[in-house]
Amino acid sequence: MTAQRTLVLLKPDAVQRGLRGEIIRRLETKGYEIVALAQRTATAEELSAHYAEHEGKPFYPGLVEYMGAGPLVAIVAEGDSVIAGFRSLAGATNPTEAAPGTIRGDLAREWDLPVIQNLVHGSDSEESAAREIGIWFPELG
Ligand code: DAT
Ligand code: MG
Repeated sequence: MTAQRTLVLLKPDAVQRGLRGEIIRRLETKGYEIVALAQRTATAEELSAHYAEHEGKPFYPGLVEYMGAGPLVAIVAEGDSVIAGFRSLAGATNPTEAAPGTIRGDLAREWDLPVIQNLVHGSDSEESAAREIGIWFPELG
Protein backbone atom coordinates (compact mmCIF):
# COMPACT_ATOMS: atom_id res chain seq x y z
CA MET A 1 0.00 0.00 0.00
CA THR A 2 1.40 3.36 -0.94
CA ALA A 3 1.05 6.35 1.34
CA GLN A 4 -1.96 8.54 0.80
CA ARG A 5 -2.67 12.11 1.84
CA THR A 6 -5.99 13.40 3.15
CA LEU A 7 -7.37 16.82 4.03
CA VAL A 8 -8.57 17.13 7.60
CA LEU A 9 -10.35 20.18 8.98
CA LEU A 10 -10.74 20.84 12.69
CA LYS A 11 -13.96 22.80 12.34
CA PRO A 12 -14.72 26.02 14.26
CA ASP A 13 -16.56 24.11 17.02
CA ALA A 14 -13.42 22.02 17.64
CA VAL A 15 -11.27 25.15 17.96
CA GLN A 16 -13.84 26.97 20.08
CA ARG A 17 -14.21 24.01 22.45
CA GLY A 18 -10.47 23.60 22.89
CA LEU A 19 -10.37 20.14 21.26
CA ARG A 20 -7.50 20.67 18.79
CA GLY A 21 -5.01 18.81 20.95
CA GLU A 22 -7.35 15.89 21.66
CA ILE A 23 -8.15 15.41 17.97
CA ILE A 24 -4.55 15.80 16.79
CA ARG A 25 -3.47 13.33 19.49
CA ARG A 26 -5.84 10.72 18.04
CA LEU A 27 -4.52 11.35 14.52
CA GLU A 28 -0.89 11.09 15.60
CA THR A 29 -1.28 8.11 17.94
CA LYS A 30 -2.98 6.23 15.09
CA GLY A 31 0.36 6.67 13.30
CA TYR A 32 -0.44 9.29 10.68
CA GLU A 33 2.03 12.04 9.86
CA ILE A 34 1.10 15.71 9.78
CA VAL A 35 2.50 17.17 6.56
CA ALA A 36 0.97 20.66 6.84
CA LEU A 37 -1.11 22.51 9.41
CA ALA A 38 -2.60 26.01 9.40
CA GLN A 39 -5.17 27.85 11.49
CA ARG A 40 -7.24 30.54 9.87
CA THR A 41 -10.81 31.72 9.32
CA ALA A 42 -12.07 30.28 6.05
CA THR A 43 -13.04 32.63 3.24
CA ALA A 44 -16.38 32.34 1.45
CA GLU A 45 -14.44 31.25 -1.65
CA GLU A 46 -12.68 28.41 0.19
CA LEU A 47 -15.95 27.18 1.67
CA SER A 48 -17.93 27.28 -1.55
CA ALA A 49 -15.12 25.36 -3.30
CA HIS A 50 -14.75 22.88 -0.43
CA TYR A 51 -18.49 22.15 -0.14
CA ALA A 52 -19.42 22.49 -3.85
CA GLU A 53 -21.02 19.01 -3.78
CA HIS A 54 -23.54 20.19 -1.17
CA GLU A 55 -24.57 23.47 -2.83
CA GLY A 56 -28.36 23.66 -3.14
CA LYS A 57 -29.06 21.26 -0.27
CA PRO A 58 -31.27 22.58 2.55
CA PHE A 59 -28.46 22.50 5.10
CA TYR A 60 -25.91 24.28 2.86
CA PRO A 61 -26.45 27.89 4.06
CA GLY A 62 -26.21 26.85 7.71
CA LEU A 63 -23.17 24.70 6.99
CA VAL A 64 -21.28 27.54 5.34
CA GLU A 65 -22.24 29.96 8.13
CA TYR A 66 -21.01 27.52 10.81
CA MET A 67 -17.78 26.78 8.96
CA GLY A 68 -17.02 30.48 8.58
CA ALA A 69 -18.01 31.51 12.10
CA GLY A 70 -14.50 31.33 13.56
CA PRO A 71 -11.03 29.98 12.97
CA LEU A 72 -10.53 26.40 11.82
CA VAL A 73 -7.41 24.28 11.49
CA ALA A 74 -6.59 22.73 8.12
CA ILE A 75 -4.28 19.71 8.16
CA VAL A 76 -2.77 17.48 5.51
CA ALA A 77 -2.21 14.03 7.02
CA GLU A 78 -0.26 11.23 5.41
CA GLY A 79 -0.10 7.47 5.86
CA ASP A 80 -1.14 4.14 4.36
CA SER A 81 -4.92 4.19 3.79
CA VAL A 82 -5.22 7.48 5.68
CA ILE A 83 -8.30 8.58 3.69
CA ALA A 84 -10.51 5.72 4.93
CA GLY A 85 -8.58 5.49 8.18
CA PHE A 86 -9.24 9.06 9.23
CA ARG A 87 -12.93 8.72 8.36
CA SER A 88 -13.02 5.67 10.66
CA LEU A 89 -11.44 7.75 13.43
CA ALA A 90 -13.98 10.55 12.78
CA GLY A 91 -17.08 8.35 12.89
CA ALA A 92 -20.51 8.84 11.33
CA THR A 93 -21.61 12.27 10.12
CA ASN A 94 -24.37 12.54 12.72
CA PRO A 95 -22.72 12.63 16.15
CA THR A 96 -25.72 10.93 17.77
CA GLU A 97 -25.15 7.92 15.52
CA ALA A 98 -21.33 8.02 15.61
CA ALA A 99 -19.89 5.05 17.50
CA PRO A 100 -18.24 5.52 20.89
CA GLY A 101 -14.48 5.51 20.40
CA THR A 102 -14.70 7.84 17.41
CA ILE A 103 -13.98 11.58 17.48
CA ARG A 104 -17.60 12.47 16.73
CA GLY A 105 -19.00 9.69 18.92
CA ASP A 106 -16.92 10.65 21.95
CA LEU A 107 -16.70 14.42 21.64
CA ALA A 108 -19.69 15.76 19.67
CA ARG A 109 -23.44 15.80 20.12
CA GLU A 110 -26.42 17.39 18.41
CA TRP A 111 -26.06 20.96 19.45
CA ASP A 112 -27.60 23.69 17.34
CA LEU A 113 -29.79 21.86 14.83
CA PRO A 114 -30.50 21.95 11.94
CA VAL A 115 -26.75 22.49 11.45
CA ILE A 116 -24.76 19.36 12.28
CA GLN A 117 -21.64 20.43 14.17
CA ASN A 118 -19.38 17.42 14.12
CA LEU A 119 -15.89 18.77 14.85
CA VAL A 120 -13.95 17.37 11.88
CA HIS A 121 -13.87 16.94 8.13
CA GLY A 122 -11.96 14.22 6.32
CA SER A 123 -11.72 13.73 2.55
CA ASP A 124 -13.84 10.82 1.27
CA SER A 125 -11.77 9.63 -1.73
CA GLU A 126 -8.40 10.10 -3.43
CA GLU A 127 -10.04 12.47 -5.91
CA SER A 128 -11.61 14.57 -3.11
CA ALA A 129 -8.34 14.60 -1.19
CA ALA A 130 -6.39 15.96 -4.16
CA ARG A 131 -9.06 18.58 -4.85
CA GLU A 132 -9.40 19.66 -1.21
CA ILE A 133 -5.63 19.81 -0.54
CA GLY A 134 -5.45 22.14 -3.57
CA ILE A 135 -8.06 24.44 -1.99
CA TRP A 136 -6.51 24.74 1.48
CA PHE A 137 -2.82 24.30 0.62
CA PRO A 138 -2.36 25.39 -3.00
CA GLU A 139 1.41 25.22 -2.50
CA LEU A 140 1.13 21.42 -2.07
CA GLY A 141 -1.21 20.89 -5.03
P1 DAT B 1 -19.10 14.10 6.12
O1 DAT B 1 -18.59 15.35 6.78
O2 DAT B 1 -19.27 12.99 7.13
O3 DAT B 1 -18.30 13.69 4.92
P2 DAT B 1 -21.10 15.11 4.28
O4 DAT B 1 -19.99 15.34 3.32
O5 DAT B 1 -22.28 14.34 3.79
O6 DAT B 1 -20.58 14.42 5.62
O7 DAT B 1 -21.66 16.51 4.79
C1 DAT B 1 -20.78 17.58 5.05
C2 DAT B 1 -21.18 18.24 6.35
O8 DAT B 1 -22.48 18.82 6.18
C3 DAT B 1 -21.33 17.27 7.50
O9 DAT B 1 -20.11 17.06 8.17
C4 DAT B 1 -22.33 17.96 8.37
C5 DAT B 1 -23.23 18.67 7.37
N1 DAT B 1 -24.42 17.88 7.04
C6 DAT B 1 -24.48 16.77 6.26
N2 DAT B 1 -25.72 16.30 6.16
C7 DAT B 1 -26.49 17.15 6.89
C8 DAT B 1 -27.90 17.22 7.20
N3 DAT B 1 -28.77 16.33 6.71
N4 DAT B 1 -28.32 18.22 8.01
C9 DAT B 1 -27.46 19.14 8.49
N5 DAT B 1 -26.14 19.15 8.24
C10 DAT B 1 -25.66 18.16 7.46
MG1 MG C 1 -18.03 14.77 3.13
